[in-house]
Amino acid sequence: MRIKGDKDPNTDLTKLISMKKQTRLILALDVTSRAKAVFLVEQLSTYFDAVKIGYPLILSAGIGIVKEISAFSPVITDLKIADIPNTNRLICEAALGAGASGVIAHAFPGKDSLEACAKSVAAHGADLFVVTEMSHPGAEQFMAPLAEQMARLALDAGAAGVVAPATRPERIKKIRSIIGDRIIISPGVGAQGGSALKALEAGADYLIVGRSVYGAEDPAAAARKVLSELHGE
Ligand code: O7M
Repeated sequence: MRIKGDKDPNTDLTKLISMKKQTRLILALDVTSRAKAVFLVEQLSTYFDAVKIGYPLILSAGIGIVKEISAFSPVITDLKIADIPNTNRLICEAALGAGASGVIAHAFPGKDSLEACAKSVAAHGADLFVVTEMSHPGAEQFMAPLAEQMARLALDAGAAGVVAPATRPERIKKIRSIIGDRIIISPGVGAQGGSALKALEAGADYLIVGRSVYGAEDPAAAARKVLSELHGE
């Protein structure tokens, strides 16, 4: 599927190990019930290239939920890993061993910590995504001033991509200028006020969408609405 402002697939050097690039949407499934999560993924997986799950669902339903959801879609575990290298490695091994195709880590603990994640992820043939600047207002306090350095660190560590905020498309543009053809996955669309189309036009490859889809009265219709926005309809 080609989307307005899309790169030409023949010249797009972006290569992800585990995720297709069709709808350009990643579902943030922050529900806290296993049954609800599975019910939602069953009806929504066709609208999304991957499902991102994190502490809310994994702590409520157990790590086995990764395998259950991966029967429908690639799963990115969003544990925002941020510890010493050995602990990072253990967390990555747990997530990847449970069936995750991608993991998300913070850059701020530094090079050695991030490299520990990169090594585990590479050994499993999975993808590493690194947080640069977060989407909420508080991110301007500590993260924004360091975001470009964190993007460079992600690049050096061999990450598949980075996380950059749809709430500040100009920051996506800046981070794109640093990371070249690596992937940008971008949260903050819908519930946090970001525009899906503006984030894509600024250089995001994938949009992470949560509450505005899974919290809608008709989640499938809400997913279709985001897709039509991307097509400028
Ligand atoms: O669409 P929402 O606001 O309901 O959900 C957004 C999801 O993206 C939710 O899972 C957040 O934890 C996550 N997220 C942000 O909202 N902002 C960030 O800066 C980073 C993330 C994220 O996914 O980091 C990896």
